[in-house]
Amino acid sequence: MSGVAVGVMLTASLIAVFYLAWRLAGLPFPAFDVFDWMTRKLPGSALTSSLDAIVYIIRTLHLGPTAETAKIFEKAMAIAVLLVTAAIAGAVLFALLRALRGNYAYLFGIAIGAAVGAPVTLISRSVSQTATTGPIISAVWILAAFLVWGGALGWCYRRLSVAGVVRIGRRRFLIRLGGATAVIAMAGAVVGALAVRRRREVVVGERWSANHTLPNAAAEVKPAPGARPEFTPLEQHYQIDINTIPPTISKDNWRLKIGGLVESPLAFMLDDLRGKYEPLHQFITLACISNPIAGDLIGTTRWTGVSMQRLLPDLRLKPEATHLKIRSADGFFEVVPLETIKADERVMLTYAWDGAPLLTEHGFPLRIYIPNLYGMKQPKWIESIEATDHWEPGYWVERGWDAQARMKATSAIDTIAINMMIVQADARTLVPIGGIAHAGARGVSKVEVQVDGGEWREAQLRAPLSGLTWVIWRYDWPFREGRHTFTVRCYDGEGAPQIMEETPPAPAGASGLHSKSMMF
Ligand SMILES: Nc1nc2c(c(=O)[nH]1)N[C@H]1C(S)=C(S)[C@@H](COP(=O)(O)O)O[C@H]1N2
Ligand SMILES: [Mo]
Repeated sequence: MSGVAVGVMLTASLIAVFYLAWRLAGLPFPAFDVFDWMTRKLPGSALTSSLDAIVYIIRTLHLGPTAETAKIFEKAMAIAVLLVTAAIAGAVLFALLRALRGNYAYLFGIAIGAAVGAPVTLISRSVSQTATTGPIISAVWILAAFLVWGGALGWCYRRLSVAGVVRIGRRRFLIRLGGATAVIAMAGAVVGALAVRRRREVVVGERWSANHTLPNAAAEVKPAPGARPEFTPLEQHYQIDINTIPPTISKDNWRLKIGGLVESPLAFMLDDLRGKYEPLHQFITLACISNPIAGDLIGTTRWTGVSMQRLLPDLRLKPEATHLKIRSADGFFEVVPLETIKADERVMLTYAWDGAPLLTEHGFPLRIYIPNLYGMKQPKWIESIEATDHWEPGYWVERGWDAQARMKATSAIDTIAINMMIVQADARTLVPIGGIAHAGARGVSKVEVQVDGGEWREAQLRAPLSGLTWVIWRYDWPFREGRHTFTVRCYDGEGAPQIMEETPPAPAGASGLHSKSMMF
């Protein structure tokens, strides 16, 4: 029992020290590396259902923005995993030492430190997401920290079991140890959190949207008060990564490597892509396939990059090339058929969002855009493109998600603006109701609202930012007292209605109608 207690306390201190060293010196934070490694090894179905569960909990309990809150959950789980593993190791050590009557406590302590530390070092090295230090320094650091941790376990065992001349009581020792642990953990957490990490974030004033009006600013139909912003501020844009911490890439060391079925391998610098090709600007709505009906895993901004069609001739592909395999710094990958690129000039290697270099979490320095597909098909942090002669499933397709991942038409009620009633000349009052409708690159042709299961009535559509974004809809409802339920549905640009049958996000994106009830 005391093995577990001591194990937990010492491990908490170890994690705090790791955290501090990570924030201050860029040394690896093994808790996140190990967790990311585990999620790679886990079967896709387990990953999906645990993510679904987290998203469900967040939304049911209204815990906050889905993507951000899910990340906090993930981080807590990552730390818990390391804590539990190391606590078990502590218990095993104490049981062993008890059997050995306390002999060789240090030796076995250090041995268990090595036994836990060595695999953690290797795993952290293979994932190497959190460290900015070199591989040798990182490895020495993790291993040394675990050896000290193991030695400390052995020392604690001796203090607890071997009678000494000035021995303090077991209970007092544990309390002191607990106190010391709490101080170290708190200090680590506070100092680590305060440590300013170098961030290349963009000043708000440098963004395109800070100095420009949106192309549809003059559109007749105005959003209903309280609807989500039509142009998503960068810090509000959802973020979904396979990693606990997004990869930090330095512009100077980065190259876009082109290989495989090409006449000769190439490497582009970021400035090559920005300078040598005419930039393409597109207003785009990106959505995650995990987005539940009316969820917040969807956002709209202005993307800038190079059309893949323009770049293609310069890649000098061999005639047998049919696909491009795109690989990212975090191990994510996706395969794009050349046909898709040749058929659609909007497929774009993107280097800016809202007129500024991509933020780290959104894929700096380079990500791709492929119209009509969910985010799971669109790698961020691109490092290389390999020309191949065959299709392969991408990262999430390998894990059971839909191979097409075509965006489904979807609509949501964002607001029932009861406190913004409009009183008309004939004294009738209208309540503005509104939200978004989205159908990938197909656009939205019609939105309808139903009240209390009655007739479907057509809503007004605001001219969208582009054919690739969501459409803001609005329905000014003639007010009646009582409890009412509103439901929304949309039709895509080709006239196809959104799927009304309710299905969960896995494996091909959520379908179903969004309803909201309110007492007036
Ligand atoms: N390299 C890489 N690219 C990635 C991902 C990732 O985890 N790694 N996640 C994908 C998923 S599932 C989505 S929904 C979008 C999210 O982009 P955002 O975080 O910028 O909103 O990125 C996609 N591209
Ligand atoms: Mo996603």
